Amino acid sequence: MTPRNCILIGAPVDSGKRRRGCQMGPDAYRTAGLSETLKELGHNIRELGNIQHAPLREASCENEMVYALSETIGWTESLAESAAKACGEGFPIFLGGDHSLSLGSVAGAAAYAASVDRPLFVLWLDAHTDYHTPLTTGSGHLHGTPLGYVTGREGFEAFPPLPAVVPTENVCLLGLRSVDAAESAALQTSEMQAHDMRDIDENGIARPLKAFLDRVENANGLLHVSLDVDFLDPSIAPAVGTTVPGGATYREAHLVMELLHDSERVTSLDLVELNPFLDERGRTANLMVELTASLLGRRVFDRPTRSY
Ligand code: B3U
Ligand code: MN
Ligand code: MN
Repeated sequence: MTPRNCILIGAPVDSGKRRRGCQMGPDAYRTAGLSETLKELGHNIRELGNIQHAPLREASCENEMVYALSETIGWTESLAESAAKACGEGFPIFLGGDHSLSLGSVAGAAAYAASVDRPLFVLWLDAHTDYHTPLTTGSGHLHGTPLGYVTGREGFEAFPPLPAVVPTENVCLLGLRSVDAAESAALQTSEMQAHDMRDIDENGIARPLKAFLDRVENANGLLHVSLDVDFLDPSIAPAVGTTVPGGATYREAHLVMELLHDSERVTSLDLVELNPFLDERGRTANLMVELTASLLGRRVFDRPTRSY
């Protein structure tokens, strides 16, 4: 296995929704041994510690429901800059933080891809589509908007101008089971490949993923993966503010990660929405670390044998 130059970037973003706790995410991943686990697999690890949001500016939005706009704009600025830089130096792993961190991480990855003249593809592993705009969100929670932003939807005027738009046909969503009406309508007119749990139940999770990975391969694309904790079933991953029943199983999730590893296409990764305040003895943080290890080449036969 080729060792990767992993760059761990802590992003304690907690402005994307009202329920607090994701700010503790980066430390939970450290406590769960992310860095050590990846080192054991033979990868090089650089730790950047936690980054901060850019200085806050006054910002406003027609939709009065929108929560913590200035803070999320500040995070988008600093994350886009870190992501573009880190993509040029290695394999960035963003330790979130809520999903609003992806407004910045994906924008930065897209800027980097454009600078090397390659297309960026995005795999969204989530119960939700996160395809709102500040104008369409009913909750006002900007963690529900990153795909709207990076695909260039209207309504993000207060945010940093996008350096490069991600075409909707380059986006694949897996795990959907909670989609708002406004998002669903917008999705119909987009080219995104959206796979809900019914689709996965009928066809399996490998088939749509392999078809997407073939497209990335044929286009010689870069691939950003955004893993929301709520992609996983709450029975195995309780530490998330927006649990939705019927999520990916342990086996489906590991299979996704193994297929991603085998594709050798993944160039950046977000680990988002972990709320350690809601965890049970660290089991969700541990599972997210295990899944990251699968994505970075851990195989069943590499695991220590357990005696019972
Ligand atoms: N679509 C809903 C719910 C939601 C989106 N992302 C999360 N929850 N985590 C909203 O608030 O926009
Ligand atoms: Mn999400
Ligand atoms: Mn979600």
